[in-house]
Amino acid sequence: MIKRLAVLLAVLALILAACGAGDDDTTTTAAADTDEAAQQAGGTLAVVKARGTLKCGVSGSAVGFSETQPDGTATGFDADYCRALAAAVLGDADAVEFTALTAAQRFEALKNNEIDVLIRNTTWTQSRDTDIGMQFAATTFYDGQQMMGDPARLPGLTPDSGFEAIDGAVVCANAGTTTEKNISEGAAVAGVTITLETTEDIPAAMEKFKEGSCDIFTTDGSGVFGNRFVEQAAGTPGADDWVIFPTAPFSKEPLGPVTRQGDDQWFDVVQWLVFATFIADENGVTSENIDEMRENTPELGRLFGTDEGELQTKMGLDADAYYQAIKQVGNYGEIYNNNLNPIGLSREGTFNAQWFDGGLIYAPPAR
Ligand SMILES: N[C@@H](CCC(=O)N[C@@H](CS)C(=O)NCC(=O)O)C(=O)O
Repeated sequence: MIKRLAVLLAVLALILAACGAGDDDTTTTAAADTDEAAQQAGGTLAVVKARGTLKCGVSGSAVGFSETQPDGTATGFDADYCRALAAAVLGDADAVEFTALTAAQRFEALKNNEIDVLIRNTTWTQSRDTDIGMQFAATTFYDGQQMMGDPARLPGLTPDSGFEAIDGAVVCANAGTTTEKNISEGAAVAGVTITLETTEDIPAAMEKFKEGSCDIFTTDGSGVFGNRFVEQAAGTPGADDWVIFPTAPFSKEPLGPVTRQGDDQWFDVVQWLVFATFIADENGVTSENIDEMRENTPELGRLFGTDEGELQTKMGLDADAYYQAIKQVGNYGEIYNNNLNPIGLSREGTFNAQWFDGGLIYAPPAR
């Protein structure tokens, strides 16, 4: 707390000094006290480089996206994006400190500088982008909300069912999410009455669903499928019969990395990390073949640093920053397939396919 106050004071002092309105003594003392604050004023990229580790905010209990392991690290699609960012900025995919955050904690944690970047199944919305000062990098996973119910409790439930099927139901969702807003709004529009029970996280919502105190479990479709997959694999009685509906999701949930507004250099680094994984995927450049493939076209050479790498060095990164990300972690398709195919989510025919395959995964040119 005291440290945070000192950081704040030092940043304020630097700002005042820059405006020529600061008291000299205060400025020098406060700034010298916390070089972290000085770096903070210089941007997150400088902070991360000086610290030597990346602080990445994840969920920790999102199946396939970020699951905390016994040693405190995390695995999954989002966790791999943290690792790829660390590889790009620090040359080491393992230089990540993961912080598990609930949905309700995540934006405060980013605002308060507890983390450098938030990669936690986070939906890009207008109010998050504008009102609460978040900056959303390119979407890495196009998701949409769905529900799950047990036909043993809701007879006649099928994948084609809609909101009419949940009239009078108790619905569980995790707090601080778009999920709870979408379900309430959807029910109201459909003219059905539901009782919404919010839980701190998804595992708590699943527990209520399994014990029968909730009739319906709802979250982003990836989470609904992921949680059913885990319960089926664990042999939970009845899980094979659970129905996911409606077939077409009833909301748009574009998920991607989030930075603080007002740190353009850091935002660009994160944004182009995502684009680098897209461009590698587009061109068949993988962790296995990047050494040969980056020689193939001028664009791949520019992005993966076979020339002077000045596209990267002008961003404050090493020439081979994005080469390291792909080499150590993988391209978009590798990150997707390694983490999401095992839980039954396939890219084919979804918005997460490349643009030339009818999807929305598209990056501007590296030039
Ligand atoms: N995308 C939505 C929902 C985010 C969310 O909470 N997703 C679930 C899974 S899809 C999750 O992270 N669960 C793990 C947990 O609650 O710890 C949002 O940004 O509000």
